[in-house]
Amino acid sequence: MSKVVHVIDVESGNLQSLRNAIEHLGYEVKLVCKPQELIDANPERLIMPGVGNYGHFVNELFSRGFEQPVKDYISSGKPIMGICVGQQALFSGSVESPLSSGLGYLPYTLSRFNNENGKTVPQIGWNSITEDSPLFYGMDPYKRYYFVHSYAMILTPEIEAQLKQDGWSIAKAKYGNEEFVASLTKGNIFSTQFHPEKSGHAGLHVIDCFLQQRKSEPLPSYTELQRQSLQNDYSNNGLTRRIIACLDVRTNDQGDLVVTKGDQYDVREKENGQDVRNLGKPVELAQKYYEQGADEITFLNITSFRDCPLKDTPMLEVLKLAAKTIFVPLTVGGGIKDIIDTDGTKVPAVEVANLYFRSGADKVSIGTDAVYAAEKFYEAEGKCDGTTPIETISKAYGAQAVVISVDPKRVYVDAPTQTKNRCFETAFPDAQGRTWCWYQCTIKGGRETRDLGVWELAQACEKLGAGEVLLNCIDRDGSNAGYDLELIRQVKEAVSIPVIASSGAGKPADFEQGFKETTADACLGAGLFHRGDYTVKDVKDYLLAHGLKVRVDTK
Ligand code: 1PR
Repeated sequence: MSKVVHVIDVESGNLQSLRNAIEHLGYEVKLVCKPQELIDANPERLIMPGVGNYGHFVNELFSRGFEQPVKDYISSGKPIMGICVGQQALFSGSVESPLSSGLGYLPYTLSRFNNENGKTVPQIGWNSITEDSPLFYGMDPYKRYYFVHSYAMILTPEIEAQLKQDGWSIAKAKYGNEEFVASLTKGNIFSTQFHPEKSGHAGLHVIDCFLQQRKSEPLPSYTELQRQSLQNDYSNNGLTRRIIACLDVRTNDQGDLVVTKGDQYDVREKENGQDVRNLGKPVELAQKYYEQGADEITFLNITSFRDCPLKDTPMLEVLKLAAKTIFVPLTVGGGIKDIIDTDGTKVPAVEVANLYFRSGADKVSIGTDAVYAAEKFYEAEGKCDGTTPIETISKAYGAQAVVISVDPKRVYVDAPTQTKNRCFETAFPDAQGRTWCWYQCTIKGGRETRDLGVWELAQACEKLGAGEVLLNCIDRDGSNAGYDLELIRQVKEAVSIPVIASSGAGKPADFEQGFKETTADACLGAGLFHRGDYTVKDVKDYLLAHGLKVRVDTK
């Protein structure tokens, strides 16, 4: 067969990662932006990826005139693969966008996951395919796949029976108490709700099987012991414990872009002329953590509060290179805001984010601007005007693409009446014996404090459209003293979107504590990995040995 794969591009999210994954497998990618290009190309393999809002995706598909050419392609019997919203588009509709219609190959409407049992929506993380039906295209019930979505084809026994009667083979997954279609196939159609291009080696294998049309790929032979350790126990609504490696990046005094790491955000050496700590090169370190099994990599440009014209931003190149060989989600933060470029043009935050998405980022993280947005939200008495970066990026790319990065400091007070922000009673009184405290938001990497609590910030940002919270803690940063569990519990109580625990992890047991003593959705580490004290694999092995399921991704 030809080594060219055509990918429909209606400017919906991060296509760069899919391109990288396909190229990594030895194929050439041609993006198809116009229906006529699809007709002229007469492809042998077509992929229809989609991210973000259902209505946005199908409306783009239809208004650009893709409906008939895609249907004609499908009628021709040649292989097509839908990914994420690309799978959803095969259905008739979604409650996410009641006014929009899909391609209608499956006469059902997608619905939203429920929030029962503390389940966060969107589902963000690594889930498995259930074992109760024959699988296809290399999917393996002992592997994990990366899901990020709020809406799905939720199954009932009746719908499942009807789908089977209509000739569809489905691979199911379970999120909390809801079973949904993780993947489906019928004839030449194949699709996945998960992102194979972001699912490590397991996902690359699925894409490869599709491209080579190896529908009935045998499973690897697992020992009983391996099965027991790898199989899903559904104790965490089906998701593995997500481990994130974080790289704080900045230019050092010699002008090199380095990964650094602070103690309470101070990244300068105490001796040696107080240079910026240099712990390695961003792309190399990220690659190393991917190979060690990191479930996600986060890059934070920690000096982005300085004026940073777009064309000078070094993170674009870092992302481009990292995304070529790293097939798990990449988040980039620092400087996601409206920017005035060197020539005086104003670049809105959504365009800045778009550049990052096009370079391979899956999510952007917003720090300083999230605080400004929350302040504006409360000034307007809880009304949103649609103009903040959280809102504009969330609208264009979906809530799952917008993380807010929070840099709080603990503040003790004599009584809750001393602040307008929500207080809680701590088990760790300060030197004066005070037990009431709140967490104060800071901006510009902790350089400036604001009269806004993290509880208030998180609630406002969720309402504005953020999909996840990256919860740092200046007091614990670089301390190796473990996470601030009280902070995590407070923020988990405030929001229903996923919360990433960050700051303070110094050993694998700290991750265990983060997961067992709070309901954190992911745990992030930086210093312990950069210093080489532990690898990501060490942490995962430890968690597995202590009863917590993790993703193990072998080639
Ligand atoms: O405000 O939108 O431009 O974003 C700036 C971003 O840079 C924010 O996400 C902010 O958290 C981050 N940042 C700014 N200054 C620093 C600094 O360290 N001086 N880093 C900084 C934040 C915290 C985590 C760290 C964890 C875990 N660093 O990234 O990785 O604390 O560390 P540990 O495991 O070693 O304890 P904007």
